[in-house]
Amino acid sequence: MRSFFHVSDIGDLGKALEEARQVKATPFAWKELGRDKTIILIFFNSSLRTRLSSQKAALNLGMNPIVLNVGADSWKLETQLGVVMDGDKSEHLREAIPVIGSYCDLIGVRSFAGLQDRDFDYAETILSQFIEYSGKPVISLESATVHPCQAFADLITIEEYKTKPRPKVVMTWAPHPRALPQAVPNSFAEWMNAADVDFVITHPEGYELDPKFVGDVVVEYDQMKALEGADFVYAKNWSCPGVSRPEDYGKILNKDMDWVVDARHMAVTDNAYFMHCLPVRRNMIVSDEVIDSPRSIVIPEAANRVVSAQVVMKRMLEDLR
Ligand code: AN0
Ligand code: CP
Repeated sequence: MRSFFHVSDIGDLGKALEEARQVKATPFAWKELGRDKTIILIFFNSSLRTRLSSQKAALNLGMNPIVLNVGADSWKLETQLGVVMDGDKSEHLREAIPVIGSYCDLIGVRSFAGLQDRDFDYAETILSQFIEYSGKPVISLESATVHPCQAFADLITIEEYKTKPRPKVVMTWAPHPRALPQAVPNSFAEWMNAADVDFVITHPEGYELDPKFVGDVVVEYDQMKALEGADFVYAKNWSCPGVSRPEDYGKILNKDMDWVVDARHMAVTDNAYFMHCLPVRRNMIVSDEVIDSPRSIVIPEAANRVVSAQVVMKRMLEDLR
């Protein structure tokens, strides 16, 4: 595997899930694979789970992880091409990336959407430069439009908890005080479309996700109707993807608190499990009652981030041999 961006990069999902089961059961069985290998994990943005689970996955494989926090530990990096660098950025990605590539075997990059310029974000301008100029396999640790390590962990979790061969999985938008990227819902939709689940999306009008990720999944604008009979409720906020109105890209269009997932919403489901990628704002996205209930699986979901990262790194290391 040369890069990990899309569900297609992991190949057969059944095989990937079987490998995830093996990795979870015997996490230290591939210690030799990573011996004398280094992964550099680059963070342009904050993280708790991705930062820790990626390091843990690398350590489980016998690899040496090195973390770089751009701007805090390093120079601030310019990401736009063709600009006069007379601002606060001391170094350009064009030099920084090949330097980083020369120090390691694998690279992971967290670089959120700027939410200012849809074309810049949706072209994955920063991650594409890492792929082009590093010469090393690159993992998206949430880039402008995707968060594949999260979606893979979500699928592993659904596989573990499902009690029906084809569960109903509902992804619902929920309000948030700040404008958030679309990476998590984009990837979740992409992975659910590839998985054997009955997938439904619900959000207020104007929040339509890019068809590149949602395909032909029908959006049910009535949240309560969408949630009826659900086996899994996956809550997430995202800002306007700007699909039909590019001028609204990255904007907050709605803060309707009726969309906060609470007991009233869960009551119409089939005793669904509640999921969220975390970090979550309590009583904005989900009520205390729901996230504290026995049906909330947000902690095992987060724990599976080690498993998904380890499968991806393991495959990349195997391909280096
Ligand atoms: C980020 C997002 O919504 O993309 C990261 C989630 C994993 N969330 C926040 O910035 C709160
Ligand atoms: N879910 C997730 O990626 O969390 P962090 O932003 O804390 O890494």
